[in-house]
Amino acid sequence: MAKTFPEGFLWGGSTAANQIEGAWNEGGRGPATSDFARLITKQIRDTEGTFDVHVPHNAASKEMVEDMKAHPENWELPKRRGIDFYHTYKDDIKLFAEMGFKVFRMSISWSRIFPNGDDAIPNEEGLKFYDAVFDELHKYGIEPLVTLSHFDTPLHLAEEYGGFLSRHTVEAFEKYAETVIRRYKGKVKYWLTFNEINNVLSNPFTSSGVIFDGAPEPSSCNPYLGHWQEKFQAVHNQFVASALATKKLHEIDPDAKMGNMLCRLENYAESPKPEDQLQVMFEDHFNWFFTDVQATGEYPYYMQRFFDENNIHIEMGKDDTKILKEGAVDFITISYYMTYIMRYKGSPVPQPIGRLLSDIKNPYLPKSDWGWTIDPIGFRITLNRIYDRYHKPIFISENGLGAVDHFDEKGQIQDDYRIDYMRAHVEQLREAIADGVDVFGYAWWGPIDLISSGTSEMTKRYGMIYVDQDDYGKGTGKRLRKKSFYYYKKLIASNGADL
Ligand code: P53
Repeated sequence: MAKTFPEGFLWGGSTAANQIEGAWNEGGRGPATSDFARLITKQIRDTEGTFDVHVPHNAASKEMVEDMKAHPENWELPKRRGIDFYHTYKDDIKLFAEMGFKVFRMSISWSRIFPNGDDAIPNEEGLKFYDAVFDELHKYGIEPLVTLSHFDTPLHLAEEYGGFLSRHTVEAFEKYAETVIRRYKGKVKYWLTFNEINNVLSNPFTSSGVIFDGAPEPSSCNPYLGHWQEKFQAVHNQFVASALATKKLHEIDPDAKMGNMLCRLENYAESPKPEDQLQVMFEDHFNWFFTDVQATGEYPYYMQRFFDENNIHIEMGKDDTKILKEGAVDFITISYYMTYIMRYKGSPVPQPIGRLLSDIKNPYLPKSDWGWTIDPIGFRITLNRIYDRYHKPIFISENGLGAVDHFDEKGQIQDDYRIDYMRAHVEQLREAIADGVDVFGYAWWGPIDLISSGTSEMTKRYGMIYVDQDDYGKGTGKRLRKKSFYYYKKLIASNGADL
């Protein structure tokens, strides 16, 4: 008999503080990079970039941040309001419990705990808020899985220190991690360090707090290509910060576990041409790199050539090698949304594409309303490849479908497209488990509609719970169960048998 979902499998949903909490200047919270993410609507995408290309949405330069500070009225900055979870968490968690959630992935907003990122003492009001959220989850037997940093570096650290370009930020992160690990010992068993740590390649400001002076206005398709020196230095420092946090967790709470978080990019060659396959290998390396370091505690052999040929010199602290080795993560987590097609770039020397989305279409796959390919079999392939590489337990941090939802004549949302996406992916997850891959949980991205990370839209909805709020913050904020709510509830109740 093939293996299937193990008993105690962690079914649930996944969110991030900056996309749900709102209350950006309440409760003593300091500003974070996410407060400077502007709304990108389809209109902007059509004029400033093609539909499928990842148009940068965040402040790309010091100048832009300054302008957003001086003239906030000229900018639409939806992450500041989120979906008001800061005030609605009790009702929202009740709905998650109704669906039968076993796990809730969320993040702590660093600047709620340390408003400047590096203050001498933590903000008690911020700490109390998360105490209340964790208590509420435990009331229903839901395990919190907590990301320490999900695209919201404290602005002060970004502006004064260039974020993770500086070791000062590493020290501040270690102190922040230690503070919350001590405080929530016994309440939080599963932690992650940095969300989609490979996002440094396409969004260095959001994920790592790196601001470039006079960087191009976010209007061209790929303005972040290059800046390799800064990006790889910042991510090296994040690796060290991640390892230090992992070591602290093991010291303080030996029962707790730390995971990484990688935006997994599964790549296919455009043709059987060996050159296209070579490009797949390059891109694979630029994706595996991040998890190789976090899971094995060592830099993989293949990066040296890229560093040498591009004159990249990573400044290492004298104990870094040891810290990385001692701070390897306990389990692997990924986000999985789609697969990508690679075409040879004409250079036998490794070069990453430098952004998350490839613009070559796969003719065999359907696409979402946002042009993301839908590839459930790719999910099984990717899970096998990860397990083959690391042999560590895997948790699915994110998987989901962003779509435009419509009400029917009865005022309900029949989101069969979302149900189909979920069914197909959970089916392939079950296949991967039958293949022998050790997966212990699955968190649907955005179980409740939230602010999109990439575009700051509300229109791009992932939820099984509808939130009455538009791109501009208008609406009653009321929550409503979609058809997928009942589907997921049934699926969880049967531990994945009732697909
Ligand atoms: P949105 C790009 C490609 C794949 C996943 O994304 C990505 C991104 C960055 O935007 O990010 C993750 O909201 C991220 C979440 C995010 C989710 O995917 O742009 O960890 O914060 O909301 C979905 O549709």
